[in-house]
Amino acid sequence: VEAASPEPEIIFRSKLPDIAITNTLPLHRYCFERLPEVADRPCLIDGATGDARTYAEVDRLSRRLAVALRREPLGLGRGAVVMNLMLNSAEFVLSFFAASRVGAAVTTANPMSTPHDIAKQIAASGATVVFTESMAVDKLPVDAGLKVVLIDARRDGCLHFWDDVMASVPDEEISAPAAADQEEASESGFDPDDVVALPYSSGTTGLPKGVMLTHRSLSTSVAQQVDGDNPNIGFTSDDVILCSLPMFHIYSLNTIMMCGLRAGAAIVVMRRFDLSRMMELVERHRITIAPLVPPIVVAVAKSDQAAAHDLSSVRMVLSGAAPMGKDIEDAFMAKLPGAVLGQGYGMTEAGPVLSMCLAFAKEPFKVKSGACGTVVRNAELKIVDPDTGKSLGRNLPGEICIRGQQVMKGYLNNPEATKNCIDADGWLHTGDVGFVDDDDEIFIVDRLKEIIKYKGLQVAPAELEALLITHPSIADAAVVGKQVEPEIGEIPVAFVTKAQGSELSEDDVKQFVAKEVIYYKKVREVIFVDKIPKAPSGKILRKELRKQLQQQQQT
Ligand code: 4UV
Repeated sequence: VEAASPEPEIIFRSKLPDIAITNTLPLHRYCFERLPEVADRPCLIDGATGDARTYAEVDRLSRRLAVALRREPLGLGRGAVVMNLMLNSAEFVLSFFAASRVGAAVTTANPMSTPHDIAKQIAASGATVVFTESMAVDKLPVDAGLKVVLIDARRDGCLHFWDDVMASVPDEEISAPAAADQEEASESGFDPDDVVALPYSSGTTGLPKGVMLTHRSLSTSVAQQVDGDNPNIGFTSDDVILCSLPMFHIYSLNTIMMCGLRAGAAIVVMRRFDLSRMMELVERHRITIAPLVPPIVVAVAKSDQAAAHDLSSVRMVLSGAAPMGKDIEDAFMAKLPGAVLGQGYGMTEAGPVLSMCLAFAKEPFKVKSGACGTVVRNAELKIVDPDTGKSLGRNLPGEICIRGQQVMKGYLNNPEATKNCIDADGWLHTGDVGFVDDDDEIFIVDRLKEIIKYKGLQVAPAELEALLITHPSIADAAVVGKQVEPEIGEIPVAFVTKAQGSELSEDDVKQFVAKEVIYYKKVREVIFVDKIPKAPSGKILRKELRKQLQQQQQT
């Protein structure tokens, strides 16, 4: 009997044709490739002060900083790791690209993180230099031999970003752009598969892991979004892009910072999101592009301040990082009828963008409300039946998988987790459940993976479970997400089995966790159970717990 030939896979592609992508350049060169054209155009605008720096200035500052990074006392070179532990700022952008210039990688973290989480990420990533600000500096481990660069204050034992580091490089030691690029490439022995960004993500399971994004993967992702005669997102050098989402998260880092720079647009940097400040800035700077997350879209839709501001300059509103239903989209559009609202779908490990709304294209397509875009160009997407592993056709929900050069190189020092995420054929398994409709639009309907998204930010159940079971009165625990109002999305709910004889209360549990974690990881609800449902392998049966939550919500 002849072996049955394997069935051909059903693969979905963009409606936009593939383009030639140069993804062998260092990322800083890719992002600043249009420098000669846009040198005198505004690049970074400080939302608080209104101060603007041109492309030429930002480029030169990053070259100055790269010289300082290479020298003592910082002494960074190819393969080194720098941590950016700060809210949005020009300094964030400068340290990111200076690190890229010297062949180092930047690991990003929320400055509101706990000392414990910061120390863990520093140790795991091997960061030796930290760029940070006053609000976070006291949380750094003291015995780790770190060199700390402080952007907003002077302090013993730290270098000041401007006064010590930048000022240490005399003008004549900064070479011209072209020469600097040559020197940098030869000095550091650059390879496009070197890691340049190292964000942390828990992926489909377990604890946060370092996601190795290379020069090649990130320039591919940027190209997929903003390159070509008909770019998927039609950013231009006339655009003014709002940056209110945190650059330490991949959405802002990639789609706002990298894509915005590649396009030669002006980026208005808000230190952190604030609804009324955001509306003021839109009006003041005539912002044209607003990348948001669903909780902010909802806030705008519900706010009565929108009417008090002239928001008519906005032509494109992007939402991503969490699900947004049709009703929210429709309510928002009523407030900003002149703009196109659409979604992007990303996952840190995927480089990050898997799909993007085609209504953002230079020559736009008609799209449906509630869809999260069409797979980006130069990539392949398939929908897989989680039980059989077979690829599915249109309108059938299954696990979304993606393949292309934008995908991560792997998890840092974790080949096992890498193998579980990217299979032998190069397909990255997202843990998201969705389908592709007759018009190539993707709809996400469920999630197979554990991860909880509180306002678009990742909460890893494994982390909370590990913490909960350290409590002497807790025998066992499991954490799952519960859908709540769209301003938040999901909250972490803990199922807890008490130790024998314990009189632990819901409040005790909440407070215990709250003391140890960043605000968005707090356990918001506790349900006491006799036993946590588990498979024979010991794996928590999260599906059952989620079902229990749904039943509880219905009654
Ligand atoms: O790893 P992560 O925190 O990554 C992100 C990235 C989102 C981006 C990035 C660039 C964009 O241009 C953009 O529009 C969005 O969120 O979390 C990944 C998980 O978040 C959920 C999904 O479960 C991912 O696996 N998620 C992300 N985007 C969407 C979403 C979406 N549009 N709809 C539903 N879920």
